[in-house]
Amino acid sequence: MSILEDLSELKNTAQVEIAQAASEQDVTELWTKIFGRKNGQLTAILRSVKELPKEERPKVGQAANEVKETIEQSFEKRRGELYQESLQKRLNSEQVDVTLPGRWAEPGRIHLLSSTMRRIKDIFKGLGYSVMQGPEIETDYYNFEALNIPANHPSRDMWDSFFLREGLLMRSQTSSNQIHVMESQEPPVRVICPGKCYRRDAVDATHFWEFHQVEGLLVDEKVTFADLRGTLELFAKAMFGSRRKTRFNPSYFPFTEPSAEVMVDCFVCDGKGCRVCKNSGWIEIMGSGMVHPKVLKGVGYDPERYTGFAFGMGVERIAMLSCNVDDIRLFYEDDLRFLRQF
Ligand code: 2U9
Repeated sequence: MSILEDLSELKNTAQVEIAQAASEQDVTELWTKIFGRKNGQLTAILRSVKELPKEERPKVGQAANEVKETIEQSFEKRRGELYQESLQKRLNSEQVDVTLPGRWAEPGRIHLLSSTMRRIKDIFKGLGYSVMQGPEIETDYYNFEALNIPANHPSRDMWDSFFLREGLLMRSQTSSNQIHVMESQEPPVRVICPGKCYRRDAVDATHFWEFHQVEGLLVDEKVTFADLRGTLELFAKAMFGSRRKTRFNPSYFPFTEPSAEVMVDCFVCDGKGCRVCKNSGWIEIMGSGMVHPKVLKGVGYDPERYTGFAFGMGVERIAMLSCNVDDIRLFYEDDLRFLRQF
């Protein structure tokens, strides 16, 4: 058989075989069978062209090139067809139903305690107070002694605390942090200390062993009880509405003298008397007082030169009053039906 006949036969059989190749792997194997460097059928034919007499070579060479091109085109065509087939298969099996409704990812929201805390902080920030945070584990000195609550003093019973080892305890109020602030700077001091506090209270609708406080402290020359009243009245109006009236009732805290409960007229019944104000027309929103001279002295301030006022409020209580929540435990139960309301 002449080379030209070999070429023609190869062209025919190759085209049939390529058309029958059922996969990418079949195609690759066929390619090697025809074009492989060592044993490829066409490679062998092209090699034998060299052995032909010189004058026959161009004609056979040209024919060989044409066959090569034809076979290459067949390969390209078959590869395209196989790709389309597999694509179609995947499109059929991996269909996405774009008409299905999406899954609703509910966005989170700010917890009522956090938003209440933010509102309180914003009001005092607007009055020029800075916000300071401190440790939740304290020593007996910072939690009690420095606040004029000596050991064995009956007033300690007001704070039944969680004690840890070696004179440490979970702080029962954030006032301890304000002692740290005063120790670290000279007056004027104008800070609020928000944070978590802990008390060994029996749990009921208004008591929980963990709660949040915002306490404030202002110390400077010539600070009077009138400054305390003006500041806390402004706070009450900003928090509970500009129509609110305030009243200050005498009270007792070891770290303030004199001390006062801050009352606002009931924003539920407008002072007429209801369940929230227990028919008194007034609601207690926080405690306050002029910082005890002993406390000032303890941190190295001269009580003859400096005076100050302080106040403290329970954030849960403020949130419960503003949003008519009747049980403190709701803040800690993560019940979305409750939390979603705010
Ligand atoms: C320093 C000196 C005095 C902070 C004050 C109160 C009154 C008060 C309670 C309200 C409800 C705590 O969350 S509660 O249980 N607090 O009534 N707190 S005066 O007095 C200070 C603070 C810091 C150095």
